[in-house]
Amino acid sequence: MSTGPNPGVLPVTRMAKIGLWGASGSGKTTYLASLYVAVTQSQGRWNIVGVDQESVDFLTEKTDALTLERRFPKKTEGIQNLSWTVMGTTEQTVTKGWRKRVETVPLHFQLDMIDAAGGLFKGTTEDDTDGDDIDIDFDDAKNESGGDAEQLIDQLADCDGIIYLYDPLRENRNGDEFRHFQWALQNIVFRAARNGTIDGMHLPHYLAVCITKLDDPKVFHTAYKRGYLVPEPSDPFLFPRVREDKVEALFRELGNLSPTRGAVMVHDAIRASFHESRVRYFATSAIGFYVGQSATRFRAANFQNVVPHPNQRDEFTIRGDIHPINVLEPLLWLGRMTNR
Ligand SMILES: Nc1nc2c(ncn2[C@@H]2O[C@H](COP(=O)(O)OP(=O)(O)O)[C@@H](O)[C@H]2O)c(=O)[nH]1
Ligand SMILES: [Mg+2]
Repeated sequence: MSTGPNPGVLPVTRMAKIGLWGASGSGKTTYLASLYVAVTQSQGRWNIVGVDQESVDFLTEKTDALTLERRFPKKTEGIQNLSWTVMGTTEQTVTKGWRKRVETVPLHFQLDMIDAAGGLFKGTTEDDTDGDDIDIDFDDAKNESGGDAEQLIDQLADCDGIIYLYDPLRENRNGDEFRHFQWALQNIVFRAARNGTIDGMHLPHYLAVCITKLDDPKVFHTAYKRGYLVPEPSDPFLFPRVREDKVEALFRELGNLSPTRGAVMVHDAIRASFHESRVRYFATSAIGFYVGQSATRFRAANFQNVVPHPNQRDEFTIRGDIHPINVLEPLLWLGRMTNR
């Protein structure tokens, strides 16, 4: 964690640390797998490289699964500590004496993730065995899984920026998103208070909240019916995006549609613990929308890129090429904000 704003003193290439966080099934592994595609679609402006062999292999294997094999990455097993460097440039106003000018400066930052199976953070009383639900009790998790949960929290608390993935659909099914969020948040606040990095009543971190799976019909139609979707003019296929000023409202409204209202509680907890100016909401899709091979643009009548597996029940496959939506953007926003 950097020690507060330090404009003009830190070198521009100081590596900010960004952590990835989200409940099991929220789409973390798929998000990372699509990141490489998002980077290559940035037309040479950005690049990403693993800091060790495990992270290099992770990215190549998962990217192949999504693009060549057109399947989702397998469920995460055990615990993996992964780390990449994202490299590119950004524009920055430089003051020399009384003169100001805009310069292109390198922007490098580190993206860290603990990719852990949901079951690792389970408490002791659960009777389901599918490893998908998270029932977290910090003390249990610490005792049962050799401090993996503690490691996750330490790592998040130590970051400058956090990407938090929230899946509104999973929340509808299980209603445990708030528990997962609340558990981690309480523990991060506890560490920050102990280390004296709480600023007033807020955490020092920047937070990018990402609604995942925008391409799913339920999420897509909720945004569509409310008039929140606009075509992105710079996009060759004119894929829709959620209007920037409406993403936070969509987050809350998706919460109101769920019986457990998890997103509403998560939203309230974010407002209580983070500076308003340090939080931004994004509506993302790792897979993106479908476009037929001969089609030249997005069609609302035929957009689904995730289809049921022909042979395996409850499995899904990817129909066409993937077009990640707002996958790189949260990362770059955090990279810029934490680079000041
Ligand atoms: N429609 C859609 N489904 C997704 C997307 N990303 C992930 N999923 C689904 O969510 C499941 C869980 O994703 P995964 O990345 O394994 O979640 P993790 O446990 O947080 O790593 C996948 O198997 C997919 O079925 C997306 O962008 N769109
Ligand atoms: Mg995973």
